[in-house]
Amino acid sequence: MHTYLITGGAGFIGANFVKYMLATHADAQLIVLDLLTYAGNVHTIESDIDGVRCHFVKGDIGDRALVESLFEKYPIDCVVNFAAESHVDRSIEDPQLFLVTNILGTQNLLNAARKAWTTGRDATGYPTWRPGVRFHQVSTDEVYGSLGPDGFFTETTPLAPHSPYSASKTSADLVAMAYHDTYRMPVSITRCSNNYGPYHFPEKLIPLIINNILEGKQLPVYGDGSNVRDWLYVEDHCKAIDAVIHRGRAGEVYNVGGHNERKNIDIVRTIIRTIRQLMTKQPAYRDALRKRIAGPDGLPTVDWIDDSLITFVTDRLGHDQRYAIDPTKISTELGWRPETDFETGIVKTVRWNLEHQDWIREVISGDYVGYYERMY
Ligand code: NAD
Ligand code: TDX
Repeated sequence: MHTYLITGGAGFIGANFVKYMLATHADAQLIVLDLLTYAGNVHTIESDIDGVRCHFVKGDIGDRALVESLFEKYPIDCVVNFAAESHVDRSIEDPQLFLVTNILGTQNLLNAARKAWTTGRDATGYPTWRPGVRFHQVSTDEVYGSLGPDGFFTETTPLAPHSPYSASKTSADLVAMAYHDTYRMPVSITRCSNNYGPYHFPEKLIPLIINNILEGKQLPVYGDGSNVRDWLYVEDHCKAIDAVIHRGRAGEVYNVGGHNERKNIDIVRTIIRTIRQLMTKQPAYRDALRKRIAGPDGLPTVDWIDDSLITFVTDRLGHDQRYAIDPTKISTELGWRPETDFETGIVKTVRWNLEHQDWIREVISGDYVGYYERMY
């Protein structure tokens, strides 16, 4: 039995990881620690929390007493730290919380793990470690800054973050590696490109565009829409983390990405086309439309779902132009490869959104309303 502390497990990627681990590792016990900020939703993992293989604790990764008590209560041998403030636009609006959660929160977890996992000191003064332990930091390609039209981020690309969000994630990576270099703590890091898939909070580009279409709202594209992101289906990210925590080397960084670069404007056009096609083929999907214009057959029409919904809005401050990951290291060393191509993944994602309107309605109530009004 392995016991994993999964922080941020009620958020987008963390929740997908909880479900993936329960489905694929019969010997896994999960302790999910999540503060349930605006981005966390316990209902996402409610059916997974059984009090036996999966426990849920509401709390802050920065709360020293709480985190230490979890290490005392459970035989945690692996920490996977997803918990973070994750949205670049919010970090531009109000940076401080990003530094507190992403840097100090990570350091608090590292320290509690160090306390729980060290068994003594060797002859040279370095701590000795309980066998088989691992602290894994979930990081991002944004730590490398922005690319021009050519080239890829490798693990040796210099760190050059631009936004308060990416600066905080970079700092957390450096602190995590400092624990490896100073104490020889078994730490690993994955730096992944943009994820998409189920349970993605609709402040991020792909779910925001889907939700706005359903509401009949304009589709805001920052700047001229030429910025490029490298999109990966979330389950492929979960598989990459699984490979690194179990087979990856401590003290190493692994880049994760699927060579799937797209301009933002092309992503938006693809979503428009996909929704229209799905609703044309399967009219039952039109139930998800909140903008309803009855057609001659009595069903809501989809004629208005086209590129005229796109509106170019003021660009994001310091907007990184292009991200693109070189995943050679994780592919050659650990045999990881993305399994879901974008054409399949985007249809699955759109379908998931159309079929989970209760989940969407729940997360866009409350905080989201004020945020959307401030932003757009
Ligand atoms: P998310 O915003 O959907 O989820 C973050 C979760 O962390 C939420 O459940 C939230 O309640 C929780 N949380 C926030 N502050 C906390 C605190 N102080 N203590 C405990 N829990 C707290 O984020 P996501 O998109 O799932 O990203 C997860 C991780 O993956 C982040 O570290 C992010 O930097 C990284 N990442 C994300 C992407 C992406 O495309 N979304 C890509 C690469 C890396
Ligand atoms: O309304 C929008 N219009 C728009 O043009 C939004 C929300 C975004 N965009 C653009 C900005 C980016 O170029 O789309 C692109 C993607 O934006 P986001 O979905 O906000 O993602 P990004 O800023 O690329 O960061 C994401 O990937 C890396 C995650 O939010 C991070 O947590 C992760 O580290």
